[in-house]
Amino acid sequence: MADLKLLFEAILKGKQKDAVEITQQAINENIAPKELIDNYLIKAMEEIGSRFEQQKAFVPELLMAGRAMKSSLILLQPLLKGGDEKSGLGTVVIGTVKGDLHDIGKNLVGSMFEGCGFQVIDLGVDADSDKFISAVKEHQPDVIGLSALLTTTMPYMKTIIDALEEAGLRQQVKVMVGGAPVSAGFAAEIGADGYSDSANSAVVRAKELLGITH
Ligand code: B1M
Repeated sequence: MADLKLLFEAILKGKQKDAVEITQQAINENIAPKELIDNYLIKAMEEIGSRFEQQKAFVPELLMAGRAMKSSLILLQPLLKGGDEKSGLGTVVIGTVKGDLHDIGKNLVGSMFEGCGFQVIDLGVDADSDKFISAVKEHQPDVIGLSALLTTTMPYMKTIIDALEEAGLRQQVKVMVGGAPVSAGFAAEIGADGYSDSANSAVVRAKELLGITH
């Protein structure tokens, strides 16, 4: 049986190969992807983050842990998609805002949207307002999802909302924001329509905003 404590350890220590092997073993044993993500992948990232804060870990360790987590996530993503698939709920344009390179949480949120039947256009990291404006014009999304992990990049979320206003596009799209330092209060302050603190609740909130009841 897969020893999931070793999955936590593998991600924490940035051992990509071990993380992949244990994740695959857990998948073979039908352990729910959500359990793996919530209780081991995210927990390991929280732990490395707290060590970083206490200067017990440094950027290379963050990077290696991030890489290990991503590799596990890649294996789990197709299974999330298979979850409770419904088609055509709407289109979501998602991205990590300008100046910010953190994409693990954003990828998770995107996967969850896809898994629940939304079409997802991922603008990647370091996405500026022009990129979002062009994507809104091209894809006519129902929701824009902005992710930020740094207190220094959070304000750029407002820059994007202001740019949507200026382009006359704000009324046609719901804007959702999230990421560890973002709060409901901040979301309200910058004029976002919705906020959530996790990938699951992001989908629930988006459905509420769009009046989707199933
Ligand atoms: Co960075 N980093 N990092 N980092 N890093 C944090 C964010 C930090 C909190 C670490 C710390 O000090 N404890 C700190 C920010 C401090 C602050 O701003 N207050 C920090 C720092 C300082 C930095 C650098 C400046 C370090 C340096 O170079 N000196 C640098 C900045 C680079 C840049 O972006 N310009 C940097 C770099 C990096 C790496 C590249 C090494 C790596 C990123 C790898 C990658 O993403 N590809 C990294 C990592 C891994 C982290 C930590 C450890 C983990 C982040 C993560 O992936 N968490 C992080 C510490 C921490 O958060 N504990 C840290 C797991 C992920 C699943 O959670 O992203 O919160 P999260 O997403 C959640 C929710 O927030 C929510 O759902 C997700 C799933 O549940 N959510 C949304 C996210 N987006 C959403 C959008 C929504 C809704 C919900 O709607 C659209």
